[in-house]
This record gives sequence, C-alpha cells and structure tokens, in this order.
Amino acid sequence: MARLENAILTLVEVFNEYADKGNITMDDFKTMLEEEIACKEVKEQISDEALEEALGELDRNQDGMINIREFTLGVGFLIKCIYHVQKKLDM
Ligand SMILES: [Ca+2]
Repeated sequence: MARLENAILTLVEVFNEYADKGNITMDDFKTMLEEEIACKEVKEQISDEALEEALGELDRNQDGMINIREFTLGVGFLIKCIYHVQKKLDM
C-alpha cells in the first residue's frame, strides 16, 4: 500500500479505537497522546498547560469532546510539531 494512504488509514484506525460514537472524550484524547506518541522530544514540547489550551482550541464546537474534524486539526498540529523536532534533531 502507498505510504500516505497507509498513514491515513492508521490515523483513522487510531481515531476509531479511542472514539465512542464518533467522539473522543478529552481524557481519552490525553490517553491517546500518551500511548500513541513515543518520542520524548515531542512530549517535552507539550506541557500540561499547553495541552489544556490546545485541547480548548481544538474543540471547535465546544462540546467537550473531539470529533473527526477536530481530530484532523490535532493531527495537523502534531505533524508540524514532529516535523520541527526532527529538523532540530537532524542538525
Ligand atoms: Ca468538539
């Protein structure tokens, strides 16, 4: 399978694993980040305070949960974060 397709399918799989009826609770979203992000340099970038703020911003419809649309915003943020951490580590 093509790499991009594979990566997207993995993201959908992760979403479905943590979601219940199309939404991930904030607690489950935090658990997901704990379990699915292994890189300590990336984790170090995300303080508890920054995470709370980011989650508040991600929750666009203010229902206290993360739907697929909001999840894609979060993934976009993580892609940028990991891109910059890798760039730093390569230097
Ligand atoms: Ca929401």
